[in-house]
Amino acid sequence: ATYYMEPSRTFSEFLLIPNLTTKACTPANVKLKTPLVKFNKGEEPAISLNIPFSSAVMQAVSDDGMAIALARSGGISFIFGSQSIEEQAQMVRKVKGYKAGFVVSRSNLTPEHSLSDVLALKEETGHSTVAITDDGTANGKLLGIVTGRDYRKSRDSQDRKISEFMTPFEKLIYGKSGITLSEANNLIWDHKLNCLPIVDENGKLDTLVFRKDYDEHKENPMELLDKNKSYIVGAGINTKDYTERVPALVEAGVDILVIDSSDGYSEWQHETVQYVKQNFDVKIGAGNVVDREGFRYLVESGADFIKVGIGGGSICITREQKGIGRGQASSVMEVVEARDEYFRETGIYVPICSDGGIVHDYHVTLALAMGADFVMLGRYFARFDESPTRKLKVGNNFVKEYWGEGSNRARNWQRYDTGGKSKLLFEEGVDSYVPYAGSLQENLDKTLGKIKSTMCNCGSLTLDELKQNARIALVSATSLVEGGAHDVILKESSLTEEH
Ligand code: MZP
Repeated sequence: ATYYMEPSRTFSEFLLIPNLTTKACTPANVKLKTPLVKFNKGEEPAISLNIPFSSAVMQAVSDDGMAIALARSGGISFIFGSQSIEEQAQMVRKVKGYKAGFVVSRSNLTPEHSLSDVLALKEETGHSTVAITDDGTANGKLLGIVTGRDYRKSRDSQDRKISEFMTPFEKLIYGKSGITLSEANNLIWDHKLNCLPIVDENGKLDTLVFRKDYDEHKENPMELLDKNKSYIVGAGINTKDYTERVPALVEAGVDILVIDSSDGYSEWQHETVQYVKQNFDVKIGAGNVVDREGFRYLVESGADFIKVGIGGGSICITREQKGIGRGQASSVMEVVEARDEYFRETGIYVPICSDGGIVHDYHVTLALAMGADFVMLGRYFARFDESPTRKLKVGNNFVKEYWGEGSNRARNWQRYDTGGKSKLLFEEGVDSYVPYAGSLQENLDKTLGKIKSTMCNCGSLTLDELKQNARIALVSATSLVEGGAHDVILKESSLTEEH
């Protein structure tokens, strides 16, 4: 055997040491754009993300609703593959069919309809904001909008009429067609709106524009209005039925695939990547690996990005069941080193995704500072309205269900298969609850705010600068205690929210 005598480390064992913060280094100036797929030195990646977040390839996390919400915020979801090929392709179609910045009442929602109709529309389309018109069509007169905030307030009585809880037209900040982008942007931020209805001269709804749309079109605002742009979406595949699943997903319009496996250092993955590269013009990520050898093997097979992490997921019991895995920070650090070495040798930059084990927001910043290009999260997103699972009341608290792909509930045997019988022989994941946390956008805004603020502490305006400049210290077990509130009696109101 080969021994690794250095203990493997996880994110909680590290802290960032601040660098000089210049006056120009403010959160508003921080950019979180990051590559999603490999690219040659000096060139731009074919796909990049505006924020370094992806949602996990899991039944309890990434369906079409989550995919639209996260893409709208600048990230990407990988729709779970542990379902039939047709169902998965249908979810991809729903995301691609959705037009960014254009949400109108297209299922006859008038003020006389009820909250349950709004929820049904949300379920069907993934839209958290819907427009209410007098006749329920796009050509009707705009009477108001219902946002996530409006319906959350009323969620307990699903029979309530829309007229009772919608934000009426008179209260909307609206712009006439031809409004400039900066005017719209100011309105959105000043009034904390998620979206801005644009109406024509007669007060008829033209389109709804979301914050992300403004961000993407700052340079040329006119491109934004009447535009038919769809959101980016990924999908998980396995190494068993890929010759049927991949063509269906490509036909549905998927932007990128990822092979979803708990251990990706295998000939099965090599063959799958090769098949996709030889037959389709679609990007594909592979994994999961935790070391240099695994990274090289999958990159040389042709993968466009590499996913890192074994056994660190919140619902994962792989390490207990099989004794394989590695601390997430150690895995990321070694694979990043291998990625940089590969870049020096070939001039090809291969993005790395740190998958699983993010507990605190600062863990994301650490993963990025250590060189990951983006993170993948399951538990984090499972807590939000947009995740596909049930919201329940347990005791006095609202919770959402969250289960692992290796649990008996998901029965995703393909993810754990090492050849042999086509079934899950033993569980590698658990079925659990996570605290309900509200809407994706509100929570993500807070997390992004923390990341940007920390980047300013570290004197970095971009993720590249963070990777270059970050100074990261290993902390002792005793100094971890010093990091929380200690030696005081906490008042209940100051107990920090744990997620
Ligand atoms: P987390 O964000 O909940 O900590 O981890 C999510 C990650 O755990 C997923 O992206 C996936 O890699 C991994 N996962 C999913 N199911 C299982 C399991 O049942 C698992 N063991 O480990």
